[in-house]
Amino acid sequence: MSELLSVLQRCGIAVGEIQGGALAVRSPVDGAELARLRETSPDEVNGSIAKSAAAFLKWRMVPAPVRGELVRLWGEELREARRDIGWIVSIEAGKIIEEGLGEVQEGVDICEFALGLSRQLHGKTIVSERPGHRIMEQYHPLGPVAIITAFNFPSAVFAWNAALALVCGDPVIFKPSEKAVLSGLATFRALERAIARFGDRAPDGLAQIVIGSAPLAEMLVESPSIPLVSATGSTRMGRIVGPKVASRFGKRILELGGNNAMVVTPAADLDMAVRAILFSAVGTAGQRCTSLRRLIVHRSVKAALLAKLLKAYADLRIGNPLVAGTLVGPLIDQRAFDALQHAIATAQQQGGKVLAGGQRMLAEEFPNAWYVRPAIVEMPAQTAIVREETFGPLLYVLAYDAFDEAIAIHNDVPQGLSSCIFSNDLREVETFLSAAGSDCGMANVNIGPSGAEIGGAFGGEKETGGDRESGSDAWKQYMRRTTNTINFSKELPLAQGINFS
Ligand code: UN1
Repeated sequence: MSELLSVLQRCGIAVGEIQGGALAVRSPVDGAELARLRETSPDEVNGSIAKSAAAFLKWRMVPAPVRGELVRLWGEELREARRDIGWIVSIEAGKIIEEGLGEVQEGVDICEFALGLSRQLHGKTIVSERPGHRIMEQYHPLGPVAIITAFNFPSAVFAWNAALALVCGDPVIFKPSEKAVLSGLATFRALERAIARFGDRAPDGLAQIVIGSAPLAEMLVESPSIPLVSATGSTRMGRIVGPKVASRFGKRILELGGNNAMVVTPAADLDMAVRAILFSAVGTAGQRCTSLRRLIVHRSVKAALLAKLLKAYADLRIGNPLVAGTLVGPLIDQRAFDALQHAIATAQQQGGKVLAGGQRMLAEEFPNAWYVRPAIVEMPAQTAIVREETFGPLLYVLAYDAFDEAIAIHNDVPQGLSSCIFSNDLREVETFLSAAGSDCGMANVNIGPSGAEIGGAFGGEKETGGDRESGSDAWKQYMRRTTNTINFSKELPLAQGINFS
C-alpha cells in the first residue's frame, strides 16, 4: 500500500483524495481496494460545464501554435511520469508492465503529433465560378469537449482526445471509467502540471475532471454547452449516448465494440502469424477493443497453424502483471470472468470444441482476482455467439475453403473495428484491402489487428460507431469548418449565373 501512496503522490494525487469517498477502486491483480474517491456532485458537474464554456471564449483566441506549446509541455510531463503512470495502469487495469508503459507512450506520441498539428490546422482554397471571387475554408475551435473513457485504456484514450481538442482550441471535461479512475487522474494531473507551467495563457477551467458513475457522464452527454462528446466503451453504451447527443444536434465520436478477425491463407508465413495471434488475442488478457477474436484460416493450413498455436498457448506465462516476464494478467473483474465462461458454454452448445483454456487460474493465491487461461474454441460455423464481442482472451477458429468465403465470414458480424490478413499473395492481400474486402475501419497486412500507432485514424464502422480519433485528419472533428466566399471585384455576380434584376 505504501508503494501505491508514494507513486500516487509523485503523480500529484494526495492521500486525502483517495480516502473516505464512496467510489471504491479495486485492483484486478489481487482484488484489493486501492482507493475510495469522492464522487463529483451533479452541481459540481454543472459548474464545470459553465467554467468550460467560459474558458472556451478565451482559449479559442490563443493562436494554435501557442496552444501547441501546452501539449508539448504535457508530453514532457507524461514522459517524466511514464513509469509511475504505467505502474498505476498495471495495478488498476491489470496490464503487464510493458503494456502499461506502452499506454503512456501513446500519450507522449499523441502530444508530439498534436504539437506538429498545431501549425497545420489548415483548410483549402477553392476556385470560384465567379470572376474576382475566391472561396476558402477555415477551421475554428468548436467548444468544450467531453471525453468519456473505458477501463482498458484509462490513460491513452484521454490523451488522444485531449491533446487534439486542446490544440484545436477546445477545453476538455474528462470522465474516466470508474473502474480505472487513478490512471485517468494521474494522466490528468500531468496535464494540470503542464497547464501550471504554461501559465496564465491558459484560462481557468481549460481542463477538468469529473469522477463518478454513468449519471454524471449523462449530464455531459445531454448538455447543449458541449458540442462534441467523445465516448469509448461498449456498443450498449453507444446506443444510449449516440441518440442523446444526436437529439440535441451535438457531434460525437463513438469508439465501441470490435470483433476483430485475422484471415490466414495458404500463402501466409505461419510462424509470423502465430506471433501476431498471440499478442493480439491474449495481450491485455484480450481486453482491447482491437483484440483478435476470430481466426479465419484456410482448411489446408489449419492443422499446422493450430499445432503451433496450441504449443504457444501452453507456454503462456499467466499471472501477476507486475512480475517481469508475465504475458497475461487478470480480467478486470468477476463479471468479465462470468461473461467469458458464458461465451465458452454457449459456443459449446452451438457446436464449438474447446481446444485450449477457459479455466480459472491462481484462485488460491488470489481468491478475489480473476485470472484465466486464454481459450481457443473451434467453431463449425460463425454462430450467434461468435458474432458477439466477449471482452476477454477467447479466440474462435473458423475454417474456409475459397477466399471469397473467408471475406464473407470476415464481414458477417455487426462490428467493424480492426482486421488483418496473413498472406504473401498479392492478389489475396489487395482483395482484402479493396472495396470488396474487409469492411473494417482498420485493415492490416501481416500484422495483427491490435496495437495501432497513433499516426493513423483510429476507429471502425458499423456497430463500432463509424467515427475516428487519434491521427490523420481526425482533428477535423474537434473543429468547426467555415466556408468563406470573398468578392474582390466591383461587380456582384450571382452563382449559378442567376440574373436577379
Ligand atoms: C482500445 O482498445 O480501446 O490499437 C484502444 C490498439 C491501441 C488502442 C486500443 N493502440 O490496440
